[in-house]
Order: sequence, then C-alpha cells, then structure tokens
Amino acid sequence: MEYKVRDINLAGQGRLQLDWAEQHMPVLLIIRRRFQEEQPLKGLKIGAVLHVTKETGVLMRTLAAGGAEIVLAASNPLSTQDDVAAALASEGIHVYAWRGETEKEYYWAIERIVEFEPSIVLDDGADLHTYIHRNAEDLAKRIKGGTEETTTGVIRLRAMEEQGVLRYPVIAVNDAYTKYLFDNRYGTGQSTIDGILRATNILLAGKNLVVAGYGWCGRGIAMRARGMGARVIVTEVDPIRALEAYMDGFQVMTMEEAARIGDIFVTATGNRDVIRKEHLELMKDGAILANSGHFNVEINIKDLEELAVEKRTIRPHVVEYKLKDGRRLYLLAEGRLVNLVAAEGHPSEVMDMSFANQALSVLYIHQNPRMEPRVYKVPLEIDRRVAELKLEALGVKIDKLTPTQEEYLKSWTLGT
Ligand code: XFA
Repeated sequence: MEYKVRDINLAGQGRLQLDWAEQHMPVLLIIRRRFQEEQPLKGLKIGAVLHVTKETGVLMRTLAAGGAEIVLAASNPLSTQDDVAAALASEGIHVYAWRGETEKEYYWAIERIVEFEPSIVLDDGADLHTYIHRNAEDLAKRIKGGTEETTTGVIRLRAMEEQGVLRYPVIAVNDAYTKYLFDNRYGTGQSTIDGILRATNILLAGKNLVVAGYGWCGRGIAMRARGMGARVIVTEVDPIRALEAYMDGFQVMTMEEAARIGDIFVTATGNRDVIRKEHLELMKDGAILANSGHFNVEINIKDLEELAVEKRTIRPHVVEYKLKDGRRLYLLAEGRLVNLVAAEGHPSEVMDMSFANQALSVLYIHQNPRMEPRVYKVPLEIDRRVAELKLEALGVKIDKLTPTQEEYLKSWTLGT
C-alpha cells in the first residue's frame, strides 16, 4: 500500500487547492525551480509529520521536485484537508492521513514513516521525533537530521538534548526571524481579525478593542485592528513592552480598567486567566471575548460558566453567556484559537516563509552530514536567503554596501 487517504477521488479538488496556495507561495516556487534543475535531494528519503494542508502540500511538492521520496502523516488529526491529502497521494507522495483519524490510526500512520526508514525527518510538535527515539533506536542512529516547526516541539527537543538522549541534529525552524515574524505578526494578526469577523460579522470601526499581551502576536493583532478603525487598547505585564505599545500610539492600561470600556477582548499572552471573574464582572453588556494565544486557558471559562445563569449558541462559534444582572457576554470559539476555529489559520504567504526555511534546512542537513546531535537554530544565511527570495518574488530591489561603507562599519579608527 502506497498511501491511505479518505478518498482518492478528491484529488482533483485538492489539486485546485494546491495550485491556489502555490500561486501565493513564490519563495517555495523559486526554490522548487532550483531543486528541479539541480536535483539536490535525489534519492533522499524524507519522513514528515505536518498539518496536511494545501500549504504543506506545496512544501511536499517542492521537496519532491528536488528528487526526494516522501512519506507524509498528519501532525493533528483535525487539521487534515482530505482533498489535499488525496491530491498529494495522486502525485506520488506516500500520504497516510485523513481528517478525524483516531489516536491509534495516528500512530499507525507514524509507524508507516518509521517503516520507510527516512534519513531526514520533518516534524510539527515533535511527536515523530519522540516516537522514533522511543520506538526505533536503530533508525534514530541512522537519521541524518530533522527539523521542527513549532515552539512546543523545540521545548521537548531541548529537554531531550539536555538529558543527552537526542540522537540526531534538529534544526528549530521556529527560531528563524523570517518564520516567527511572519507567523506571529502578520499571520496571527490578520487571521485573528479574520476569525472575529467571520464569527460575528460586526464592524470594527469605532469599537474599543482590547489586546492582552504585546508580544509578536499581540502587536500584529493591535496593528491590524487599528487598520480597521478600532480604538485599540493594550494590556501588558512587562514594562518595556507596555512602553513600546504606548509609544506605538495605543492606549495602555490594566485589564481592570480596560474591562469597563472594551467592546472586544482578544488575548494573546501565552499565560492563563488573563480574563477572569474580576474582569468579567466589570464588562459591558454585549462584550465579545476571543483568544488567540496558544491554549484555551487565557480566558477563564470556568469563571464565565459560574457567573452565567443562561447559555446559548447564537451562531457558529458564538456562545452567549447571560449573567445574573442581565448583561450578556459572547465567547468566540469556546476560548480556543479563534484564528484556527473561526478562520483558516495562517494564509499561504505566511506559510511560504516558514516552509522555505524548512526546505532550505532540509537541504542544509543533507549537505552537512556531520552535524552533532543538538538542537540548532536555522543558519542565519538561510534566514537571510528566505528574505532575499521573498523580496525577489515581490520585485523589490535593495541597496548594497559600497566597499568604503563595509570598511567604515568594520573600523574603529575612523570617525571622531
Ligand atoms: C491547524 C495549523 C494548527 C490549519 C488547517 C486547516 C485550517 C486552518 C492547527 C493548522 C496549526 Cl495547531 O492549520 C488551519 Cl481550516 N497550521 C498553522 C497555523 N496556525 N498555527 C495559525 O495556521 C500556528 C501556531 C498555532 C496555530 C503556532 C503555535 C500554536 C498554534 C498549519 C498550516 N496552516 C495553514 C492553513 N491554511 C489553510 O498549514
């Protein structure tokens, strides 16, 4: 058996999705063209556990164009786009993924990768890396290296490195500037607004929109909400970030103050209980609550449940909580990531940057077979290359330092 997907007849529809994504992923297209000519991955076996989306599909096509043979399984049973899985299977990629697979099926799919004996492994969340380390020690020794897409995965891999059990080098793609900048600021910024709008269909102009947390995600959300005409308020716990938000022209205040005036609240802190009982008690009738942080713990839903006397679903992803005094609060997407639940996650242009780092990292591992079994950052030259390729695709040219300028920057004798 070469693949297992929901329905291979969905391939035509999936190919349309892949082609659409591809049009918006110019960096991967440039890399693919080069791969096609040079065949740098000829005969290389790659195993990948990633969200099986149209964007991931474009990465798979790119690696395949370089001559690699690929087995792909899903990193999350719920994110698989069955039509995309079918299209990739029809193009010769060994896909073992379908939406809604059980935990047992999920590990069955991962086992197919182990059986394939890949020499490079791509992962999102480190399930594949940990599975190989636990259940396929011999394979772990033979693997040249891998990549990891997310922060969560990198944390697990660093722990393995510290305990001395990591058997092959892994490049942490998440740490690349061209990855997290685009993911967090532009990807989360836009898709969070997108999720709120799709769920509620409200007008943002003139609304008080409260953003909790001014990290890269919070910055992106605040910036885009302002662009839509909202009056943006930022809450923070870090004085430097708070000051930065203030100087960026946002109102900065405590959540207690913001609770009284906010129309829409968006959490993006990475911490728990950012909106809790004491805030919910102060909010205006009709306030909307959404989370864009990593887990569904930023809004304390238990507090909301306890304060409420009535609860009903108004429309998809909008639940109304009626409080004792008659005020109504609206929770979006059950407090889970609103940009995933009510929108479609990162746009293709954003994934283009992440996955270009992935593709070039695979090539790097392939060409540097003697790396130590450690967690590596994406080499700076790759990060810069991705930015250069994006600029090239956008038709943007930039200046070069003159030799005199290079000299000037290096010397300490010149100047006053
Ligand atoms: C689903 C992704 C997660 C989809 C797939 C289908 C749909 C929406 C779950 C994911 C991640 Cl956890 O993809 C999204 Cl309808 N992505 C990444 C993504 N986001 N992440 C927003 O889009 C980044 C992240 C997240 C959520 C980092 C840390 C914690 C949580 C994979 C992907 N996205 C592009 C989808 N476009 C259709 O390929």
